[in-house]
Amino acid sequence: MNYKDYLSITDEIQEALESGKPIVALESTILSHGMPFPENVEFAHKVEVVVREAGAIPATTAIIGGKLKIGLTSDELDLMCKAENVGKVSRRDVATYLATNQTGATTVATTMLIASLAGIKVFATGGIGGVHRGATETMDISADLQELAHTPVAVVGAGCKSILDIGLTLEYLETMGVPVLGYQTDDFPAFYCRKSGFGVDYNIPDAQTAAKIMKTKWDLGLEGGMLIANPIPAEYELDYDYMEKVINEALEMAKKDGIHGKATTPYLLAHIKDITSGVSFASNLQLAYHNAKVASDIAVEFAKLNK
Ligand code: PSU
Ligand code: MN
Repeated sequence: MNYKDYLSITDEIQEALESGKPIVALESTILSHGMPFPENVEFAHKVEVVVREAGAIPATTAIIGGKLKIGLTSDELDLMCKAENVGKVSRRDVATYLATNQTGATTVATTMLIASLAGIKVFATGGIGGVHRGATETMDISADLQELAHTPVAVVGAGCKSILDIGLTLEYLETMGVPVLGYQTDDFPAFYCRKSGFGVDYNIPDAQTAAKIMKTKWDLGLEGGMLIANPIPAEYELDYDYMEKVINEALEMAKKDGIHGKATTPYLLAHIKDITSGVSFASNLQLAYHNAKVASDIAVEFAKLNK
């Protein structure tokens, strides 16, 4: 079998791929394991509207019925949001889920992989996974970082949460040769906060510059993707010290409950939402919409360059 036999691409996206129209990939782990039901249903649909309004075509990915799905129907989006018997699928899980016909939500790593197989070059998410705090002991480093190192997709995200060790995450990305570009910022954003205290490699002024950097990197045959770090809009930003306290509390709870491995990130996300009584969730939604808008602008510019 050819890898294409495993792909199930909607007609709209297939046509867009053939005619070089802008497409933005979206992940489903953010739906199934990153946001609560039923609030995630509105998000799943609305984020696709944001992409369309900016002139691109949304391509939410998932593993359903033994296929790598690119573009989900409304029912399939709802299935991922309900998340009953929907696993969290990172790169290592992909073949097993396909071969055993399990339903899986795609992480950043897996969404990049699927997007790349289909020829989609831009992907919008909330935040990426990275090097966890305490990783020097646990070795808990998200597969997202290796994917950024090897798979040619530009990921637009609001940096990463400080559930991670942001400094080590940036060191890892540097070692792996992954460009970290700040979208209209000198500061690497910390998800809920516009600044993490760490810098980015380059502050890029606009979507066109992002598209040019993508094209240049891949023209040169340089392996891997890039991270385009887009800060949360100022009006939705949360206080850094407050969020540090919340995150530390969530980390303590995870330790007490003996959480580790792939359960760690979903556990922390759910508890951060609870501790902040949903305030953090409102910010989470807004930054994800904003990432979808910026990713769409970049996809539009990238499509123009490749005409
Ligand atoms: N960080 C968030 N929200 C998320 C995730 C990370 O703020 O929803 C999800 C993404 O799908 C990401 C995954 O790819 O968690 C990382 O999981 P892990 O740390 O197990 O690699
Ligand atoms: Mn992990």
